[in-house]
Amino acid sequence: MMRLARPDTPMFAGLTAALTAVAVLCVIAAWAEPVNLLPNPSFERVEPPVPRAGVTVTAEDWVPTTWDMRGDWGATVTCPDDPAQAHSGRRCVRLKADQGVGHIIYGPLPCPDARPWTIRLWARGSGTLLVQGIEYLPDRWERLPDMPPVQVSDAWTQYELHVTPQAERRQWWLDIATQGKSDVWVDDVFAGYEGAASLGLPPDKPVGKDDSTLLYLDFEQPLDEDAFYIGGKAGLSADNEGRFGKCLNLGADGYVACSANENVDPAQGTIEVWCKFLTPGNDVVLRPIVSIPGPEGMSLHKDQYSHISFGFSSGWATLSNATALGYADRWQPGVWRHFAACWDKDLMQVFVDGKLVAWCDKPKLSRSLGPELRIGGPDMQIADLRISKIVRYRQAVPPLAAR
Ligand SMILES: [Ca+2]
Repeated sequence: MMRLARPDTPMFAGLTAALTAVAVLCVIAAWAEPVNLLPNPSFERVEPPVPRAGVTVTAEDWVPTTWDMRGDWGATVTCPDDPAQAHSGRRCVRLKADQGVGHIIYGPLPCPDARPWTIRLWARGSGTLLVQGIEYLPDRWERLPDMPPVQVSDAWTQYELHVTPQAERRQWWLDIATQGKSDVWVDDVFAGYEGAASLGLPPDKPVGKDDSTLLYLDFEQPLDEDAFYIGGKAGLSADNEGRFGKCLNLGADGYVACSANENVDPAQGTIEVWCKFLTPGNDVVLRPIVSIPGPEGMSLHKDQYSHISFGFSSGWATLSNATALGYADRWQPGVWRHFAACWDKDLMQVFVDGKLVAWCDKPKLSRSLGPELRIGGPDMQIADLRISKIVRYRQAVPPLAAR
């Protein structure tokens, strides 16, 4: 069930209201505050949309990373680049509908158990918002019971709702939609539950190395030619071409590799890296990001079907993998994206731009791996690569018995 807990908190409507709001915030802070599991809650990170013939794409048309925007029956959903329209930062989402329905959707949100979730969002404008949860069960999907519609006003207001997954919980999608004729701006969305761990993904600075790091390459210094094989067109970029400083540029025949032996632990670990593809996600080409080629292999890649996948193989056969089907299908070239793959005997998980996109329970892991660790592949840029001997990121997922 979801309920609307605090439909009206006008933040700028006079001293009394402001003091009330401060008091409410103090009370909230005294609770064990859940962390936000949304990696792009303020819509500040954006990327180009899929191009359409005859339509010139401007900055106004870019779409927020990790979210899906959809306008049905003539409704429009945009992410304007205008601090004056946003609640915080430069961007927010505007849902405008006369007869149709505008949606902004995030998912899946995995449910480890039946703990209640807290949803918060800021909104202003005119009309009505319907915040909906869509839950996927083994044999069907269900819309969680309708919540009271949110009547939006001219002043930015924070709304808070709660949702408790049902017994057969798996994962659910958050769908913020218009209802009837509406023109609504939404910003700073929160979704979390008590006890959830903060992932800190994607990182906002170079991750650096520590005692658990097996390999760290920030690409600020030329690669050691004794330790790395460098073939074809491959080399360091100029300053500030990378995600933070320099990066590795790989041309059409670029090949960079080093020894896998001391740099990857097949029993457990984390690979995290920034990657910028120079071709579209649906280019029908397999693009290795970090891999160990050969029969005893490991691979984090985008494949020819636009899947994002991580896994191990033995004797050329797949041992285990976690795959996000078609996840890269709409990706445009030239966007820095953050990838993290974590594995141990219990769980394998893949995060893209801070979003858990795939996981695999009880993965079969390699006993031994091939000798060569390949970094990147043709036509891409690679930045701030770290391989660790520990699992650094883990998002709680439904127990195996629930699925
Ligand atoms: Ca914002």
